[in-house]
Amino acid sequence: MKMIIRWFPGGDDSVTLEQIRQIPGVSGICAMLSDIPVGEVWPLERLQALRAQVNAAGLSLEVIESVNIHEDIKKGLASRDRYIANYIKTLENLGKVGVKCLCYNFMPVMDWIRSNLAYELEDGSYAMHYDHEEVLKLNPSLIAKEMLGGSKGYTLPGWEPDRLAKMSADIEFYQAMTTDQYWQNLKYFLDAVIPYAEQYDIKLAIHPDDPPFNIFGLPKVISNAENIRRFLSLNDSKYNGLTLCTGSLGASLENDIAAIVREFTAMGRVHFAHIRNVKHSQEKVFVESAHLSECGDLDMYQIVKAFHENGFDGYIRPDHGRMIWGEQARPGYGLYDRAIGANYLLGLWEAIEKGSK
Ligand code: DNO
Repeated sequence: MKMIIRWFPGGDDSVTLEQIRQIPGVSGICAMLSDIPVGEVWPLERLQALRAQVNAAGLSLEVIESVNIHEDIKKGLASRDRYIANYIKTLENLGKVGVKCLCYNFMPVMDWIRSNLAYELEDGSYAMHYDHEEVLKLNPSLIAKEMLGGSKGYTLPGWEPDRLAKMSADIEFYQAMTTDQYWQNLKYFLDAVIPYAEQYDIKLAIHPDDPPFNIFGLPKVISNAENIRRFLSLNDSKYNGLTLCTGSLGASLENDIAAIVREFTAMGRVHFAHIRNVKHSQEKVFVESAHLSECGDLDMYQIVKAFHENGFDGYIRPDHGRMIWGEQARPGYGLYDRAIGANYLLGLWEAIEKGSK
């Protein structure tokens, strides 16, 4: 297992590589080039420069999160082949700089969504909050305004301006599409890119839908164990795998997260794990709590044990942290709470490892 931290290059992060280097047990980062328009090739020189910068700080760059998928691929339009060809070229470039794992998602129109990016908790810290009724009250332009308005001037991954401009029309497009058609579009993409992922030795790791339940009638495909089985059977290659995000899947009370971890880790299909906790106040109302088991609904000990017992040898990162100690940072991606989260998870891992001998 390798513990990494998500970092945003190009001056788009309040956290520095030097700070990350000082978190015990963290060996690398995952990053993305957020200024490259979705669908375009990530230039080799940019990736080489990024790798050099990360390596110079004593950290590895083996994971990319994310190369986003152009909407035309998800829509199944004729133009998708051009974007898939670009994706393959990007994979080739990623392989050349030693990337081993690529996290991506196949969520239509918008990536993750929250109703409040800075919800005050009882202890005076701030966390991201989701209230389904609140979200349903918003129209697309209000959603974009809420999300970007709370981003403190940093880019928000998955909320690129060019994507937002077409949001209303895109939502209508998907509302008219069957979920089966959406699955077919996903399979088309996988069948095209997986042979190249194998060739360049990059494990593809799809991120679950966040939250994993229906919003605005948009298709949701990576939301529970049954859907994940269907996803993995679309293409049997080990290179067709998962980013197992406990907080995203844990937003649905119907998901047994430790059981999901056990099943898919045992199959060797989990390549990357985002481990965080969530605390529900109602079925579809939750806050992204601190990582510790007692702070949320998820039993982190059982979850980390399920990874360990099933021989997980991929990458783990702590996920969204709260804003604590007055930190000003991109929502979810400050330094302090993620550093605490990483070391809590490493502590659990060590105890389970030593206890198993
Ligand atoms: C949010 C993240 C997501 C994730 C993508 C993966 O903070 O968890 O944006 O990176 O869904 O493609």
